[in-house]
Amino acid sequence: MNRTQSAPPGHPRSHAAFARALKVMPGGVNSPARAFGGVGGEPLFFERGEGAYLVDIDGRRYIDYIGSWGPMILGHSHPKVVAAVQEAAARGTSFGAPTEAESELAELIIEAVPSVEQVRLVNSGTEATMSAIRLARGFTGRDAIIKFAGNYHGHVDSLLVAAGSAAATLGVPNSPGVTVGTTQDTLVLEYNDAEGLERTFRQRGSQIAAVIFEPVVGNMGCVVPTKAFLHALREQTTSHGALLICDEVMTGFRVAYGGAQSVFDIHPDLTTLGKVVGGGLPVGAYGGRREIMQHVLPAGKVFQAGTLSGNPLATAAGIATLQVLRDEKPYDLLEERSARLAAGLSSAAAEVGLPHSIARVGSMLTLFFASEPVRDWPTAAKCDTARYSKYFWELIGRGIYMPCSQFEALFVSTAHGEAEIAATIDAARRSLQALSVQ
Ligand code: HOZ
Repeated sequence: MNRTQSAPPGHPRSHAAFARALKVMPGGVNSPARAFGGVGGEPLFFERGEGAYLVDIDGRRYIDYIGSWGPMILGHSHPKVVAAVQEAAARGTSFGAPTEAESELAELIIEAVPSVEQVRLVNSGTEATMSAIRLARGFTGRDAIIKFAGNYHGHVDSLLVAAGSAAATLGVPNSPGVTVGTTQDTLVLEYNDAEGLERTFRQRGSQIAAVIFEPVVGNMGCVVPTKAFLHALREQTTSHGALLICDEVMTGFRVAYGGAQSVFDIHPDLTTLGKVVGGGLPVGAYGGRREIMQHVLPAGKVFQAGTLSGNPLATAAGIATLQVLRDEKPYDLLEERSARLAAGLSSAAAEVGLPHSIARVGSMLTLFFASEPVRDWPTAAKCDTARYSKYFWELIGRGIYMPCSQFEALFVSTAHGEAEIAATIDAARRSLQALSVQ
């Protein structure tokens, strides 16, 4: 891991906390994406989150654009979410037995996402994608799956091939420990390559159980799908009897209340969810057509289980978050603020003549240090990651906490007001000016 830059001056407590953590945890963290491996230096340690802001343990305040990698669409410590979690905790944190709240969260999901008729709650996005793949194989009786390079579906063995997110950031898109046997049925294609998809289905269509894809990629930076690609996904899977799995862990309830499938008019067979659906607590979900979901145990024979699945705290946070989103409908506001941020970042880069492109869908966006638009992993891989790293640290010095990798999307929350957006654009302008004279 690149550790060429330590925490900047003024972070002595983060520095000490990281030294302590390194002794007891591999790399000092519990998930590699947060270790600053993509930008060099040491991670900051945080004490609290308030609305659009994070406060580190050295008392510095940042406008936060990671938002816990997506869940915090209402900002940190939203009063309704905090109250719901406190009330649930007072009644008991886990029973390992059914509660009515689980049906309430399932109903909210089903009402919002038209392709989902039944849903199973799990504890993370990884569990959701892992289970959806198993279900697709159990339902079709086939083994092969298709995924796309630079798409990331959690740390599921069969999907940890040419993976995005921390796997791309840290240069291990195929992890040691993932066996050839586990991945021999995983076919990797380029994102947005409709012809490649059609060719593969022509060659192996009868063996393919499912295609899994991110409808807006968040894990090689924000990458937007083409219409032709989305059309080919549905058309090819349907005509060859394979299932289409739309991985909305990042986009679900984020780019619209009905997810990316409602924005792009996609009709998947299965959908995976996580992040926003748990309101900042560990929740994942997979759902889809009733006929398929009825194959999950105990209705059917495809095994999947979890001691803490649908636990009262996570369920309460998810319900409170979705209710606020449903009732307050903040998506126009998110769109407007995110569009302003994207335009501001783009013009700041243009002013100093830095090659760049911007991709955005709703409140997910990425400023790429690349001279051509990013449409797939080969174009993403051409980005100037060293420049991104400098940009990141310039912004940290100005109180802005951006994703610590070029290959992650940034997230705007409802707590990011006019003032925060304007301050971010101003800080980006000064940061990019500083870069252009280095
Ligand atoms: N799925 C998150 C964004 N790519 C990363 C979360 C993590 O690995 O910690």
